[in-house]
Amino acid sequence: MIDLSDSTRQFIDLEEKYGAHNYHPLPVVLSRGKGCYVWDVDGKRYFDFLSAYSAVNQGHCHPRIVGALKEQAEKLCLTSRAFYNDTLGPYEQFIHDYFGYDKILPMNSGAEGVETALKLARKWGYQRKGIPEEKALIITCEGNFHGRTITIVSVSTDPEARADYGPYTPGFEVIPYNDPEALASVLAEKADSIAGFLVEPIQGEAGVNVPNDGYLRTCFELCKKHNVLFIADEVQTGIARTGRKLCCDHEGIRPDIVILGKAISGGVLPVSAVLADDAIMLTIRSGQHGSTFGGFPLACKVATAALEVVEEEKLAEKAEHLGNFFREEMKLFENPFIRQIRGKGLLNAIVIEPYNGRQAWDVCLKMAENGLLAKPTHDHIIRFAPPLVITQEELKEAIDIIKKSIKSLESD
Ligand code: IF1
Repeated sequence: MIDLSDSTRQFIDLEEKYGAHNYHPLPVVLSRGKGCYVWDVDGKRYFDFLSAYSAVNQGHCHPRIVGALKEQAEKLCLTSRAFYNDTLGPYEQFIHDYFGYDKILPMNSGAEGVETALKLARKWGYQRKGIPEEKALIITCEGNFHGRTITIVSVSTDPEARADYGPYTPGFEVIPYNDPEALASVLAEKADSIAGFLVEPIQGEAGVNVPNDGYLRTCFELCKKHNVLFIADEVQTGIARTGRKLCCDHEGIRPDIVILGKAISGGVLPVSAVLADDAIMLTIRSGQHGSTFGGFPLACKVATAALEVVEEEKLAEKAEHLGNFFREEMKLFENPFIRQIRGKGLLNAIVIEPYNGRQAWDVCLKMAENGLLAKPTHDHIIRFAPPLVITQEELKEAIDIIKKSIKSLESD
């Protein structure tokens, strides 16, 4: 066990004693963040290579975003949707202009965004497609991660996420990911009952599982052919992370429903959004869906600033360029640990081959010791996702830390 400072140990003990044990964090206690860096309670600086799972694409405490939060917080924080206010309409118009969909339904967490998309798909299925009541099906993929509500974990293929949460929500079928044939056959058999196909353009939690080129486009065309909604969960892959405004842009497809979260607020507030055109969005009428904080004034101002930063600082272009640089550099790095490097833009992962009695967790502990934070997913995969504001110089320094850490474990 690495030796922890008294201060670090003190904070960890508090969480152990008074908090639910629903996480197993790396033993680092953070107290400050700026750009691509975070500092722990002892003042040690780290590169943040997780970005809160791609929520902090614009960098920690971006002055433009924090400024928007502070300014609005002095004026009006929350009205609920019982009344209008002077921030929501302008925000909705901004999102319309930014993403090109007729309307937005604003929510808070990514899971709420996914649940909202599922409700929209079912409503559309019954009201527009004519699926018999209570018979709508939604197709999802093995290896998915869409959040932690009971309906969403009902479709999870990860026992850890799903076990002992039954009875599970009906009306879903799970098919293999990155297998257009699997979608084609379930559509051929059951299209008349299928309202939507929910898919992550890249499966983040599954370990940055990048599908074959053309997979998304083929699935999109199959959905069009069978009058099934193509629903893209861009909570993690959206907002410039993979080198485009939305990951689906790489394949030139326009999903029927887009779900956004995380970096839409730059990691400052929980903000999510569901985008769709009127034919879908207007199936939900007044009183049929909502949330206390959904689209509240702070979220409107923070998300507007966060998205302006993405455009003004050209973060998608940066992610594309620096992501290629990262993968090229890591592919040149000869060592017995790295079995595979994969990703798109600055959403990358390495698959670790356990070696010398060491595995991904040990690599992450060693990188933390050397000043870089990343975390394994599914035992042997380490995700690398720094804030998109990282410079090439900083990225080079971070890559050196990764290499040095892995090298040191070869003989340790
Ligand atoms: C945790 C995972 C990542 C998401 C996609 C919806 C949501 C997420 C594609 C729900 C959230 C977060 C949840 C967070 C860790 C992180 C995560 F490891 F859990 F799976 F990123 F891969 N769609 N992902 O990735 O959004 O409700 O959390 O706002 O649960 O620890 P949320």
